[in-house]
Amino acid sequence: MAHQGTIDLRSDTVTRPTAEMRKAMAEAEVGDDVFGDDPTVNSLQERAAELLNKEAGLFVPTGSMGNQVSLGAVSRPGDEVICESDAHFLHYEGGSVAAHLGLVARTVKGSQGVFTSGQIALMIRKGSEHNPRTAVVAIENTHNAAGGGVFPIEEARAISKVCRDEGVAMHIDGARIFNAQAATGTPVAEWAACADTVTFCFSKGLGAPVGSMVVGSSEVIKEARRLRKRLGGGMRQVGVIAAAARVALETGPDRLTEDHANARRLAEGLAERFPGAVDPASVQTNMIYLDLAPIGMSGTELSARLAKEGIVTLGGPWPTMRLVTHRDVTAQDVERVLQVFASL
Ligand code: TLP
Repeated sequence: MAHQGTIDLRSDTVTRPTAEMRKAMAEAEVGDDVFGDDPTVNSLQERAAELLNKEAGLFVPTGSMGNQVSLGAVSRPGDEVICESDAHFLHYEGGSVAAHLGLVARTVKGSQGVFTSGQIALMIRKGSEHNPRTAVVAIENTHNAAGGGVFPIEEARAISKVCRDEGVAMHIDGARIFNAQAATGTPVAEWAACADTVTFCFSKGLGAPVGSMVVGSSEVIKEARRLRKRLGGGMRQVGVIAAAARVALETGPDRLTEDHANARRLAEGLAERFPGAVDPASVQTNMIYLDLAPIGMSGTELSARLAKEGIVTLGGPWPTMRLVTHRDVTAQDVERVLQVFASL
């Protein structure tokens, strides 16, 4: 359990709302958002759509629901979604694409989470009645299981072209798309231009306590809104949450470069202490996947040792351990973590 005073490296989801967010929440103008009456939500949706240069936005409770309503809005049960073999929604969202959408997930092996337009061109079904219909291709940017790697914009554009030529939709699980923007300088709208739907999260590096957004055409968002209701995600006076998300959207993106610098520094220090445990050059954003073999400890043991020093990590019977930097991890905290690792 993390508490005040500890350094929590489990995820960028762990940040607590800032004073500015709490003030905005307390003062938020609200209405019933299922009736479309919440001015704070409406304004957040419009702002998100503007930033990503799409017609409309839809506020959803979680990134998982964002992925579901996005994929569902462009498919029918029995259709196929093509995704990377380590896609978040495939492994960590409770089988939702199968259970709730009735989709067949067909995977493509990427390199560091990145697959190519050539691979996709070979996979898209050509309309035989024997096959599921390929409805949508999904990319993840940044890619969680691939260590926060950015999906290169050129490749996203090439995939988008293949999809459009074949009449297949494209979705971006952009839970951390603002990290991709911070790492490359490529505006989020450039990635969004490739896709029919984009999900991004306020509750990760941007630092809000709750909430995600889906953006797309008005037509797609109308359908996504119907699916949100079906899944039980129609919320009422939710402006109290959207207000914090708004602060996160306005203040979060520029700050992410700090998290990236902290992750890089952490990786450099760890690589010095334990050669081979991590290649600092591979750290593009705010995540590190530490190879535990050079450290000579299981994840469970390492996690327990770190916890004694007030450093919270996700340790388990896995060969790697993910460390994530975020707003509540300072450069000083990173030095403290490195001291603890040095003493192991
Ligand atoms: N990822 C979380 C947990 O699942 C582990 C994390 O700590 O990284 N897409 C991507 C790429 C994600 O990383 C996540 C969450 C989601 C979607 C789902 O978001 P939520 O948790 O809001 O449903």
